[in-house]
Amino acid sequence: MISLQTFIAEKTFKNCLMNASGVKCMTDEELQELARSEAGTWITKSCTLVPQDGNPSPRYADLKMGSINSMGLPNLGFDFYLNYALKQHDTGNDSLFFSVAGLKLEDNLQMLKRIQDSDFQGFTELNLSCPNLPGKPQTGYDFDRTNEVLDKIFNFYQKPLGIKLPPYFDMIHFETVANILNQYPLRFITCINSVGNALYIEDETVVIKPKGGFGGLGGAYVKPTALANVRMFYKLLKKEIAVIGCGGVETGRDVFEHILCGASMVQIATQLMKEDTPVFFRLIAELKEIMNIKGYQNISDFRGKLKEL
Ligand code: RRO
Repeated sequence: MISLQTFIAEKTFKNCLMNASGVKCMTDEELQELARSEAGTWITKSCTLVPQDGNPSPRYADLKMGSINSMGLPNLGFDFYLNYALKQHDTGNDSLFFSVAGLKLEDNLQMLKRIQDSDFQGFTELNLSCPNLPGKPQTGYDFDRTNEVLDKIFNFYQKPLGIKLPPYFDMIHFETVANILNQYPLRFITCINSVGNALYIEDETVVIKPKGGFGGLGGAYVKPTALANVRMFYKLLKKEIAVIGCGGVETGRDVFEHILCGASMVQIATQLMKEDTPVFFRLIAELKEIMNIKGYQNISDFRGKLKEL
């Protein structure tokens, strides 16, 4: 019997697949659909203290090899997602991921204090990498600020916390970030968020309205960058910090590669937009088929075991 069971922070998941925050997880209906799907768990849309509409449409475009988006953090507000998370807790689900993306540090501290004081027993993913807020930098690219944010949070926060990182492209940056993260009791990181501020053109025109057409790139375009980030952080982080892979997963083979690089869990974004929740069933079947051919029974048989030359 092949098992896709996986673990993060002593919690067990029936399989290693979930949505990426932002995809099909903003409304109650979308979250219900994820709950009915084959995903091992799911995550809520990154939220702000107060609900927001986000950027003007069109703000998402499917591309042949991926997607580009500049959603601008549309969400129903922290209270909605906290209520949802507490209802999940009441029904016995303590494996939910709750994504938080305050517009300023004080907002993040306020939301995390409320989560800390609540009955929520799942995972919190702090998004330090939204590329689409006009005038706001991606915190993950400001290393001193990232350190300061984590320092302030871990002064009081004691529940399982992880952070969503932007992609890095320089070995010194990987090392600098890993050295910062290793100082804190983080339980996971998720990498990568979309590759920020890409520009896609059709004929003579951009394909999304906000920011003159600039937006976060996802899908097949970003898989090699995603795998590089998963692999580097898997090597550099202390073992208490699990790596959740995200980026460019279209097939079971892509899930397999993320796990080979060290991912404990794999998030689906662009392909979930394209295919909707049946994608989980297909990816599970395709991954099991690969494991069957290779004689692997569990994820731990190959997780992190990428061969180098
Ligand atoms: O809502 C968005 O524009 C968005 C967010 Br918060 C994010 O973290 N990543 C992304 O590609 N889009």
